[in-house]
Amino acid sequence: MAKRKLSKRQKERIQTIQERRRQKMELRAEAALQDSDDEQLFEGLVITRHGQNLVVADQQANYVHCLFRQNIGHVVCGDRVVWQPTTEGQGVVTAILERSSALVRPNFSGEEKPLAANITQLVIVIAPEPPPSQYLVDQYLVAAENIGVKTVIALNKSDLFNSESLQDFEQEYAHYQATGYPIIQISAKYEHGLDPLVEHLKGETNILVGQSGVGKSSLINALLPDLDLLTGKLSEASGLGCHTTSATTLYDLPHGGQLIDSPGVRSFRFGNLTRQELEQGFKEFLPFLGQCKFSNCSHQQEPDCALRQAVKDGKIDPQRLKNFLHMAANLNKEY
Ligand SMILES: Nc1nc2c(ncn2[C@@H]2O[C@H](COP(=O)(O)OP(=O)(O)O)[C@@H](O)[C@H]2O)c(=O)[nH]1
Ligand SMILES: [Mg+2]
Ligand SMILES: [Zn+2]
Repeated sequence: MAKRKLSKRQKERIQTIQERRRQKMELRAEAALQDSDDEQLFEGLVITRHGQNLVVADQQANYVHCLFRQNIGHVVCGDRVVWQPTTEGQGVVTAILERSSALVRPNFSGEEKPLAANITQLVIVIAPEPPPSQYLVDQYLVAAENIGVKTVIALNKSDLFNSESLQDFEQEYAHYQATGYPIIQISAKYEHGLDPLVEHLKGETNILVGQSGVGKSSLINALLPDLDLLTGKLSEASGLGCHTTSATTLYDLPHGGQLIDSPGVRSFRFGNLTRQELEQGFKEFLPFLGQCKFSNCSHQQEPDCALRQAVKDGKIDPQRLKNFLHMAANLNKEY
């Protein structure tokens, strides 16, 4: 897809407007801080962000409406922050604590902007309908490996399988399980088979990804039966009226763990990778990397290629190598 190209002047104009907004918010944040006690610093978790407004959960899980100092960096959902109370239910965020992971996406000027922070697990949702693509699954896995988070694959709409089509699927996807990517069969619509997935989500900060129509919204509704109540509570806390569902938001799962949801995150893939990062995104390749006869082996037709040998020996699935080669050929072209 072609990127929207902005002229230098347009970019400068946007930057000027953004800078003016930042200055205005800085004044508001500083004014609020003047009446607050510098000794009162608390840790909190960013639940959602609407422009310059944050909803932060304090350590008792109460929501606080916060502004933020403008020089602290780009604060996003999932960030752990330091905040200072100003008036009842309000505060100012003065620092972002170190992130364990960040999902980033390039913005209009090619800068990488974080979408969400401190995720620990990617949940890749696939379904028999629309037909699953191993290429897309592998792209998500490469992203997860590079961000350094765990992965679980949720096979939704399992109610649509008959025994024959299920067997075909299981055969085709067996190598993922063998590589250590669990696949859990569920039906979000009939709320069937969810318990093992709920177990996997416990103790993790999860995000759901997958192509349109696989049932991500249905799954979120099944996992968060009180979603309407929660979004109502958020609207109140942010003081902004209706909580827009397009904003990235962190929810506590009723049985433990957290779920970060936003349409932008759901369709996230990965940004620019180096060839080395791509290779390392295929975790079963790791023992064979550096073992080829030629150090710059393209793993296509060179003699004594360790990866192709591993495919012959049944240690790497042929489709995984094929997808890797395809991604390698497209590096820095797709984006
Ligand atoms: N048969 C069946 N249909 C489902 C299931 N989960 C979702 N769907 C249907 O699939 C369609 C797309 O679901 P949706 O949640 O909007 O997918 P999203 O685009 O990934 O958010 C809807 O018509 C759902 O009713 C399921 O487990 N089984
Ligand atoms: Mg949806
Ligand atoms: Zn090779």
